[in-house]
Amino acid sequence: MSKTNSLDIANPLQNDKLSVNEKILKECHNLYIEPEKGLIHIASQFGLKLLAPRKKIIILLIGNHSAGKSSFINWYVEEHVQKTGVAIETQGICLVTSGKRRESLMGNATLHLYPHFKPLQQISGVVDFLSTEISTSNKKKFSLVTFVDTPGLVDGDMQYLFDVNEALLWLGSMADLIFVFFDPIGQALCKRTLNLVEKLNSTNAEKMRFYLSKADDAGNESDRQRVMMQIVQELCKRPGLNRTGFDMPTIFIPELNKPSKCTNQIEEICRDIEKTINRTIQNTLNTLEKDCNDIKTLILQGLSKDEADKNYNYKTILRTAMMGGAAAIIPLVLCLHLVISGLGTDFMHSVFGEEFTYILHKYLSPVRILWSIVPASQQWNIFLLVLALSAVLFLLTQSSLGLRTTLTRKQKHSYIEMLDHVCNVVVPKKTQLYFEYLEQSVGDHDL
Ligand SMILES: Nc1nc2c(ncn2[C@@H]2O[C@H](COP(=O)(O)OP(=O)(O)O)[C@@H](O)[C@H]2O)c(=O)[nH]1
Ligand SMILES: [Mg+2]
Repeated sequence: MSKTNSLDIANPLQNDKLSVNEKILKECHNLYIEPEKGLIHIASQFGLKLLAPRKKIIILLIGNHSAGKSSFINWYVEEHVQKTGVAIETQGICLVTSGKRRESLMGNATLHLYPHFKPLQQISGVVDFLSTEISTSNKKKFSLVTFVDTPGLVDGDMQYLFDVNEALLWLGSMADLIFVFFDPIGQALCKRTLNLVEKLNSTNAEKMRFYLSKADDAGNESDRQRVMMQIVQELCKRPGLNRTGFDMPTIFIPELNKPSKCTNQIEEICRDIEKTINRTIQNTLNTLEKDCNDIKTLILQGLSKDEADKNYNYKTILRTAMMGGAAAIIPLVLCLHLVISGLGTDFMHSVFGEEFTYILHKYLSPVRILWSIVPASQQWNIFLLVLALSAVLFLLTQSSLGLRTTLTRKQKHSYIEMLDHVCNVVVPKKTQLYFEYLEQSVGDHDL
């Protein structure tokens, strides 16, 4: 079982309590992070950098101060996790997530628990104003959601204790959904909010959702329409926000409801969250399939390159041996001829017999003829020259050997094991998880 530092990876016994979707995301995550056979570890050996999929979607809430962000989280979680009120309550960034027991964590513990948020460390001061509230609630789809509650944005001299804009832009880039709450009586149109919304929209338009919050506080229907028109007009003035058909559902917290005829579209948010969760699960499974294919290709490429390199080395060694042999044979034959002529025919007959001497004589005749052309005074020089040329040729063949590094038996074995794990464990697991996911919505006969 993989070792992780997240609170919500509980022991296997807890698996029974997880919903199918939670189980799928958790198992996908584990397939990546296992220490030896995890996809991240395998891919890194082939220079491929993979990221573990998240086990929850991240929803960033932004809006002016007192727009009802914290109240919305409390309503969704069905627990009073976040402080609410007209005073500026949320000064920092607070993650609200589910876990095994109620707990509040400070910045460093938060980063330890959620390594995905580590890049926040680069924004000076944020970590000191970062916290996490862990709730045991499993209401609605909370077990698959992490909310990011943020400080209310206000204009004027308000001094923020860290670079709020930079932090919110970064959080927006990594969030799956960005909820912008416009409060009809507060500073809905404060410049700070509008600037930020415009910037976020330029890179994350598909994640952005705009809501007229606290709609029950906005007076009667025509007041509400007027407020909405004002907000939409203001938004449309921004070049980065001018989209056709601004959709801005009106929402309010039912429990805080003063008698009001206003339609509450808060349930739409819940459906949107659910849809995003489903999309995330499908994306996670599709990415898992793609990552498996990429890894498979890389391992197979590695193995066939190794095969080609081994072949190349074999041919090179053979060619070098032949060239080396040829380089050595010329001086050897010449030496042999010189030794035999030096010893004389009589001596050869008495030691090796007439027949063998005759054969040697016959085969050495080309050398003898060539050697006879060399003038006697030059014979020593030519002999040394032949020796030197052969030595040079021999060295040349050896130095140009350039053998390629190939896999050791152990390495090759580990490649094959990794390939086997990806093809016979991870891919079937992905198919099974896909099946379980679809089984929730499609009848057995369609699968
Ligand atoms: N009438 C009404 N009041 C709300 C609603 N949501 C929040 N409030 C109140 O607005 C105030 C500010 O809410 P809060 O959630 O702290 O806003 P935040 O600053 O955006 O987190 C609190 O007093 C809430 O009780 C709502 O939907 N309707
Ligand atoms: Mg708040």
